[in-house]
Amino acid sequence: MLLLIIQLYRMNTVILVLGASGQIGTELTQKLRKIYGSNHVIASDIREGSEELMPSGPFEIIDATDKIKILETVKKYNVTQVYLLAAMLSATAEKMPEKAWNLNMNSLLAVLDLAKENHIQQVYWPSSIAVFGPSTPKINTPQQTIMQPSTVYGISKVSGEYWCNYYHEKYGVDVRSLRYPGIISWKTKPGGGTTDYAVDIYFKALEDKKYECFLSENTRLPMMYMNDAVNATIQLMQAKPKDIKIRTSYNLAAIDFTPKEISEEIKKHIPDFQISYQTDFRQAIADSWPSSIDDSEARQDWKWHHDFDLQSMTEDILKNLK
Ligand code: AKB
Repeated sequence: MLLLIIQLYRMNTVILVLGASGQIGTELTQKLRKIYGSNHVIASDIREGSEELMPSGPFEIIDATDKIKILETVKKYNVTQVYLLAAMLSATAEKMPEKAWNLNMNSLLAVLDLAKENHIQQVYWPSSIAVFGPSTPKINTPQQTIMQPSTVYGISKVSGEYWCNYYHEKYGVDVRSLRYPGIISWKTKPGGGTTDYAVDIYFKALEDKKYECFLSENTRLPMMYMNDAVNATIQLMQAKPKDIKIRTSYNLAAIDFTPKEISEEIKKHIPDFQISYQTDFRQAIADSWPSSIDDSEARQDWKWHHDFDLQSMTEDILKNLK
């Protein structure tokens, strides 16, 4: 009986992923297609995606701020859920604040409005550890704490969290969100983030056996392997509404490490790997963020757990990249 209900739910679910060609979108779309079926997951972005993504199911060119185009696509495929992953990340957003604000906020408001108008039933929108700032407690940062971000990206994420909560409280919109830490992947590289060094380092270790890091050796940041991030996202979206107690955004954590610690881990596989340090403006962004996150509410409310630590993640990445 339960299996039949799950199957019916999956048959009636059609997902639109906005920002599907990006780092998280690429892998999340593929996983959603495995679960719901290729034709039930519509990928979209302002540019085409990877060679693996494009032939795997329907794809539409969509600017995530274009509410009319999103609505047309929702109607064309009878979409029931939207995963909004299009965003400008922390480092790029500092260089073009207005563009970042427009993309990050207008896309969210467009999708929340579509849910308010009953065109879609569920929304996923990622927040980030960037909602925290220099005055936030740095170690085991709690769910409820001071949030005074010092970046444009962080300001857009805090504002977005409160819009999500507002649409839920006021209009009953089923919007769910996670505060992602730095996400580490090997299939698609991230672009424009402060935690991107932890992806680049693996590519450079294999290509050149050396890496110049733009953060200092002891900068500790919360991080997570892509497999865990994708699982957390889908688990949150599949949880029963009564188990979702936070409608701003859930703290989410797995591992935390410094550039020195990740380089030591890589050296276990590539003994002559060398890391050097040349910090830039991204150091100040990293210094404003927590070192570790307390995600006990996510673990309690919808039974989140992570599978990968620094060691198992490094093994998996290097094996796949080789
Ligand atoms: C970034 O570095 O900007 C992102 C993030 C932590 O949200 N990876």
